[in-house]
Amino acid sequence: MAVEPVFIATWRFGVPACLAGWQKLMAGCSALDAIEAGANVTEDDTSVNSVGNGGLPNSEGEVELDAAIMDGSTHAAGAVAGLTRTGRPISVARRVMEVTPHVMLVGGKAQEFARAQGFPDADLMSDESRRRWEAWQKEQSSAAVAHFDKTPDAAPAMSPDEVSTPDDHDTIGLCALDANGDLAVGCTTSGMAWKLPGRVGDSPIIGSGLYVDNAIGAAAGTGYGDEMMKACVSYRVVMLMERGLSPEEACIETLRYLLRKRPSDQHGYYGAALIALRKDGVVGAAATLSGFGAPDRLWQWAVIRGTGIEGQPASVVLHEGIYVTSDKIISTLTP
Ligand code: SD4
Repeated sequence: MAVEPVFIATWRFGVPACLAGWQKLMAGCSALDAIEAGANVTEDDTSVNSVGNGGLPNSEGEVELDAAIMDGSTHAAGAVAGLTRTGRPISVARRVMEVTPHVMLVGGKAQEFARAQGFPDADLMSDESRRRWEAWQKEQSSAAVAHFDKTPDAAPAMSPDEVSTPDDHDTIGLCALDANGDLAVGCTTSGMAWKLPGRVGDSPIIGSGLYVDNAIGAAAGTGYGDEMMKACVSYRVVMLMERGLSPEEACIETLRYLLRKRPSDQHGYYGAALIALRKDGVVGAAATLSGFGAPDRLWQWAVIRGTGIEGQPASVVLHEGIYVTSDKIISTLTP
């Protein structure tokens, strides 16, 4: 019997990505194809200034994109980091997986590879990201202050509207289960706004930003990559699912582990969120904050499932809710 396809993605902007991925799944495509198609929608959307085209740049005003993709059916993976001229890094990551014997290419050589593979060069800065970078630059004296974590009492150097908006970061992580029962996962980002040039976060790192084991499940993350990558969070979520935890429990326990190993700073603050999709289609998610430092940016994640046949309408459901500290679950609004 065919499996009911499922597609999940991080954040509110995961909704159109879910729809695109689900259309692929309904057309009989693989989970891998669905992940790439879903990710491309967000990468192409210049109004999302934390992923792909229109992403916010590094401290020197250059957009550097990171992405990775992993295929559960083959346990193959591909990744790129620091792409500056190609707006669909997940597609380049897939190409690395499919046409090279390697997993990850970085920087200028990754860009050369993309070009050689026929990806057109593009200016990745949108007018908006340039405006935001120029505004940030005026107020910053050094690249070392370039972090998105502005707590309410940490007195941002500029007005929050100008510099620390809800969009300074936010990666799209995506997990898919296709009708064959195969899983795939992807993660694509422009990383943290105003990062030091050359900085690579968790998103393109297998086991950190994403992981899949076709026999167990898939997981992906978003948030403060410099902390998350020290705990190999996506691998841990899948490992905990293997031990019998539900996807939601696995996300919660992984974030607690992260917070034990890397406690929040003196402001008690940093954002990390995880989504997970188990082999049987059960989904779950959790975050360390209800929204990453901005009241209008709730932690949300999008889910679509269904066969699309027998008159079953499939629509994307946007979930919000569960977030944790090292010792308590703040909310238990689960799907
Ligand atoms: C990074 N994890 O580069 C990404 C950024 C992100 O929500 O996901 N922000 O660290």
